Amino acid sequence: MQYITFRLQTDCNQTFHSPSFSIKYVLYFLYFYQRGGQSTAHRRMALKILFVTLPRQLSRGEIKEVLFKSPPITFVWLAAFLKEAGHDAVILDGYSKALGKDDILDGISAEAPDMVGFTSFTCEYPDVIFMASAVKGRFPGMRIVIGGYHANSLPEDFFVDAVDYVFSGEAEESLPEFMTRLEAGRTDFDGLSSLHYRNVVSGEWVSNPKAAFIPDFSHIPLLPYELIDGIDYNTWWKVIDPKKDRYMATVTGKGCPMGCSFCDISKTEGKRYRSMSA
Ligand code: B12
Ligand code: SF4
Repeated sequence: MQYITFRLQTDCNQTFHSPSFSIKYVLYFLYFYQRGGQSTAHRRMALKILFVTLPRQLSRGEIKEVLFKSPPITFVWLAAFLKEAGHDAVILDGYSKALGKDDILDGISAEAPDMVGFTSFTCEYPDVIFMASAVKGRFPGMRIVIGGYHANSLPEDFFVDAVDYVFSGEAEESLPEFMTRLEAGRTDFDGLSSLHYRNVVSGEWVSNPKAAFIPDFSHIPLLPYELIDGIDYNTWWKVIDPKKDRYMATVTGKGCPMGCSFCDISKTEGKRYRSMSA
């Protein structure tokens, strides 16, 4: 049993059209308008990260449309923290859209990001390496950033030529700080928890200590669900009740106090349940 729970919504519009959502965007529009159409982020040349999910078996060239399409909530979540810090983040859900290698490369070209981020289920490890190499092949200067489950446990598996940065652990605070430093032209990452990077002089991988678990999630920025608008997510929601045809996920808690020997959650999410405030 996982002690992370998800709130299911039958209609995504509940999120998109909630009063707080609308008010925030009206205020943002007014702010933007007052600035003469130049957002703060763009005025200081915000870096843009494109998060990409990958279809299973991508590296084998067997791209099949999946039956259950689950929203890439990890990326929506990280994008919220990045946007709050003034960075730019977009998502290409290659998993749900069943995109092949060339489609993903074209998607990257269309978004023209400064860096591409992949998450890493262990079962898709070969696909992440395959796609990172393909991205470097077509866009040699593109920075590749990896995080997620496999990187949390075995970051050194990603110490390969095609990868520039690896995050192990929670990245809500470290990823925005990382992008802030890059924006400022800094190449020192001292004190940036959970980051693995190459020393600019020696090329050797350097591993910073892992971040402590974030103790308090009482402040969570509004999740930018518009980044994954237009995809018909379903998961098993439709199977449970075919009348319900729309599905969305969110994060309501992290961690588990139990510590079963076969499960890594207490290590990767903490041995204490941390719930999000309502
Ligand atoms: C919810 C969930 C699901 C839901 C997903 C719902 C949804 N729409 O997202 C469903 C049921 C669909 C699902 C399916 C699967 N799941 Co699942 N799932 C989870 C669960 C419970 C929570 C994941 C989550 O959303 N966490 C919250 C987000 C915000 O945090 P996060 O993903 O951990 O990411 C943080 C860091 O890792 C980091 N990070 C992550 N990615 C990146 C990328 C970059 C670039 C950076 C910088 C940082 C970064 O930053 C984030 C914020 O701190 C975890 C267990 C757990 N408690 O973690 C298992 C878990 C992730 N699932 C797992 C597995 C195996 C699967 C499946 C492969 C099962 C299967 N055989 O089909 C599928 C894969 C689905 C897919 N897309 O390919 C394993 C992964 C183990 C591994 N080493 O790979 C886990 C860890 C459970 C376990 N211990 O076995 N899953
Ligand atoms: S430690 Fe045990 S109870 Fe907790 S999430 Fe893992 S399997 Fe479930």
